[in-house]
Amino acid sequence: MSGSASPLLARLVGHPIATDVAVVGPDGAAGGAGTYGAIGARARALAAQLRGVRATLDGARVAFLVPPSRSYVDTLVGVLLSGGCAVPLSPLHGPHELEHLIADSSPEAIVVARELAPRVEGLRGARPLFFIDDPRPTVTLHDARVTAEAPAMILYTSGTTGKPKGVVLSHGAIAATLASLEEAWQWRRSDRLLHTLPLHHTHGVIVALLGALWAGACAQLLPFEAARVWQLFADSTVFMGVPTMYVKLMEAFEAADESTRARWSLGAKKLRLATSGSAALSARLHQAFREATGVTILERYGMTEIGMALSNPFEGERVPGSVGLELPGVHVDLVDDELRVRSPQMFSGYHGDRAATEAAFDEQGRFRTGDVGERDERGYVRLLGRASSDIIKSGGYKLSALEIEEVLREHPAIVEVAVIGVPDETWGERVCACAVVREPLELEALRVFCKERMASYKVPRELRVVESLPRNAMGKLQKKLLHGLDSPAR
Ligand code: MCA
Ligand code: AMP
Repeated sequence: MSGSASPLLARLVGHPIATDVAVVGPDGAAGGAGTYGAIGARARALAAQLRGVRATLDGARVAFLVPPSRSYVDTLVGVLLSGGCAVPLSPLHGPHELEHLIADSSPEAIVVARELAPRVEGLRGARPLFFIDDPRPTVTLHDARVTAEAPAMILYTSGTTGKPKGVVLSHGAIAATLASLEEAWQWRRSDRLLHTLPLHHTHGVIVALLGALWAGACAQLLPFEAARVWQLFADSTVFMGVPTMYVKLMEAFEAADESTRARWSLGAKKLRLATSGSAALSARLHQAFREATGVTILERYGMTEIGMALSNPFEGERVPGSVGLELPGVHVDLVDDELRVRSPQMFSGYHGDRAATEAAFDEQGRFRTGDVGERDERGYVRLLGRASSDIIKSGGYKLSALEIEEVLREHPAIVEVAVIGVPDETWGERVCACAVVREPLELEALRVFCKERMASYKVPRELRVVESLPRNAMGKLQKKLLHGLDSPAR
């Protein structure tokens, strides 16, 4: 391999102070196991084990299914140190999704938390399985030589075509995201991040988790639960959320008694930064959170393929309803209202899909985001929606209507189906299935059917039984017309 060494590894394992705490769990207890030194040691031991499979993994994929925890961090850093390309799988994925992700990424090895092993056992074929809690060999190898161009991670994202696509991100691209955010948001070693995001998407794993580790700061990992998050604000300096989390936080706040509210408001004053992204934050929610806490949410915009592109300023005016200005190093053009991006954070391509990769860029080499927006006179960008109605954003997750339709078509009662996103106060959009049926069908029965076949956040929350689906003269489905249709009485 040639090229410069990985700036990501230089920062993650070379820069922090070994005795500083990198990761704590839900109870917040520090303990020696979560220090940078301890994580580095366990990660190196895992890397040595992985390199027993193949001496230089040289970008070969290593998938891992580990719940959000210190072990997740050990595993991710271990895979990166081995020279492998990390493919994070999620406990939220259903069996069909895991099957697709493993088949598509064709990993060299799989690392798994023991309690989750049954989920991958039947899918791994002949691939070696490593358990995170197994004793590791004490052999020390020289660190694998990993370049900035080497693939570091594949994150799966839903698109306008069928199954999720693997977005390949190089060490250099991830480092560019982290360096840009460190500068823009003034990450510090003294920061403590309250981390409640899932770890199989850019927001949770790169922007939040690696953002903290890049700075040598500490991340507290726990599942999202509104009252707990309010309590922990008092021990945190940074929180990163999707709009649905802020909806849920404000619901809990409004339901709380006066003394609890007073305590929560006071605790939140510790936060020096609360960000929102992955979906649109309403100006009303922005204002409600500020009134409750005195904290002005910083909204930013990004995408798995391009990393983070736009952000309201850390210092300077944060405009509600706007995603702000270009982050350091990023260029955004509006072409026919579509955001097109050039950035050192850019992905290397869709895994194994050269045609889709080529189609994703315009003739000038700019990435076509499919997001539509406008700028105000100061250059702040306001997003107006997306070009495709086949993409749904629910609670910050990007969902493909086509992927959900494919599953619904297997239901025996369904003749024809179209899936749309319907505006929703809590989720931003909720998944709605518009179906032509051959026999009566209830939402609950449909949800049970779906839950066996997809992650539960993809399962339709609404069913509209319709006489027929609107089509144009060419027979093409007119999804936009479905938004106006109400379900006839069932
Ligand atoms: C959970 N449920 C959902 C969602 N989340 N339904 C629709 N949409 C969702 N997003 C369902 C569950 O399956 C369950 O269904 C019921 O709601 C209650 O689940 P619960 O776990 O209690 O919900 P929650 O914990 O309050 O979840 C809400 C959440 C979560 C915390 C906001 O959705 C979440 O973590 N979202 C973040 C997604 C994210 O990280 N996106 C970033 C990708 P049932 O009761 O039927 O079982 S975008 C990205 O990375 C780009 C680069 C960017 O810009 O950031
Ligand atoms: P994903 O493919 O999951 O990375 O999601 C990327 C998409 O999330 C973008 O293309 C946008 O449509 C959406 N998105 C991200 N941040 C924001 C935001 N602040 N406001 C509105 N939409 C956003």
